[in-house]
Amino acid sequence: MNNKNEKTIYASFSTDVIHEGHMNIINEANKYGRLIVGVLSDEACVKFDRFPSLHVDDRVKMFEELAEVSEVVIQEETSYTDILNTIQPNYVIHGDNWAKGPQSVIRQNVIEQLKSWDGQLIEIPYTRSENVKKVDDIAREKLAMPEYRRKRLRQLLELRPTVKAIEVHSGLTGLIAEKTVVERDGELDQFDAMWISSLCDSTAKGKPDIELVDMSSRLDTVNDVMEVTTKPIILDGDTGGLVEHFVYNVRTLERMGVSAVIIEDKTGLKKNSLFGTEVKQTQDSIENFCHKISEGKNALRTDDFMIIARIESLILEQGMEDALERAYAYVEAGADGIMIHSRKEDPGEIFEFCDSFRKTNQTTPIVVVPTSFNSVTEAEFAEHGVNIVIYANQLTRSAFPAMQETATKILECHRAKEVDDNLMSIKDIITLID
Ligand code: SPV
Ligand code: MG
Repeated sequence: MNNKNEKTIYASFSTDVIHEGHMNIINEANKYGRLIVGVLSDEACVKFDRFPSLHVDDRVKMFEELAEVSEVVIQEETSYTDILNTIQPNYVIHGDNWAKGPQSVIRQNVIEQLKSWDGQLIEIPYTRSENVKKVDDIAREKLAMPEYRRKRLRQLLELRPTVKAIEVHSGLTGLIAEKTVVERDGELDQFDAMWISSLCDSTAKGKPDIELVDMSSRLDTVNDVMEVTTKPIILDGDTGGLVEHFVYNVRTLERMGVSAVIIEDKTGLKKNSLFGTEVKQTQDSIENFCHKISEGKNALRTDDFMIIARIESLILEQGMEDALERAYAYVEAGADGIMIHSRKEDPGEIFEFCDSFRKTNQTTPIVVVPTSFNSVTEAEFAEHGVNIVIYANQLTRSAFPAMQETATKILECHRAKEVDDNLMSIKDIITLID
């Protein structure tokens, strides 16, 4: 047992609060050797689990204060590969809750890697106590509070090369945005934010996307989503309506904890942009739209909330010059971000806009909605200076054909047996919501 103290054991944590479950791991680890704790970087936390409510430096301090921990390092990635290569510990210790789901690949990679220096993975039963659940619930609920949630989009813009938002229009789709985690190349990832699309919010209500669903109803959707999620919300604010209404609405959204509203520079009866010039759509004047932006900004009470100006010049075939002129004017009027839209499959005009805009403006976030130009990857967008990518309608568009097919099959077969293989199991649906 003499050389026990020479042995090292590594444990990685993403937590903001140390509870009995973590102490269990720490105490067990001490039986094997000198404990090195890896604290996940803020960006890795976002990809792995959820936004940390403590900065990484504070989480490092929290572990440094424990007598049972001999060293604390920062684990930059959700994958253990780099940190384990550096430390080459004799053991890695983890709760046994990572054998299933996206984390199982991370676990497998750890086991494989440890073999190269005869290391070993120690797994202990995950602590499922009332207290652990309570601590976890409190942390989650805190993240959902307006003052924490609202500023999170700005925080993510600092942390992430590309902030990825997915469309949601209900509590259920909110849960999908909140909980979907994937593993790819040994790294975990998830969506950063949610987009409450006017198209999908209207479609879910069986209504056209013409600002017919009024703000009270849109706010009900926001509320439904907020009840069950913690991620930041970007609301599709259509044209923003009358300036006199917009100034009230931004304050309501800010108070609720929404992070951003995107308003488009159209006026009159709004139609969905993807119709392009097939339907009559009128672009607002630069002057009017700048006035709307600056009045909205003046009405805000925090620096957290973002008003993002959406430019429809390419949709309405008004040319690149017009789009750029508007972008500079809207930023000057106080816009916290610019969304540039296009309905071309070829991303050429989007890239041209971003590259030109970035020549004179390197800081204002650029937002894109790649529904038509969907072959472009997030990394390619980032190369052109894009900061936020919104997948604006894909959940609705995937659910609709699935539901339609099920309805058709039941009608054809006069029973539901034939559709059952394509359905979520009853056990899964009744246990979906905790
Ligand atoms: C929406 O999702 O409602 C949008 C984006 O505004 S688009 O449908 O492309 O106009
Ligand atoms: Mg819309």
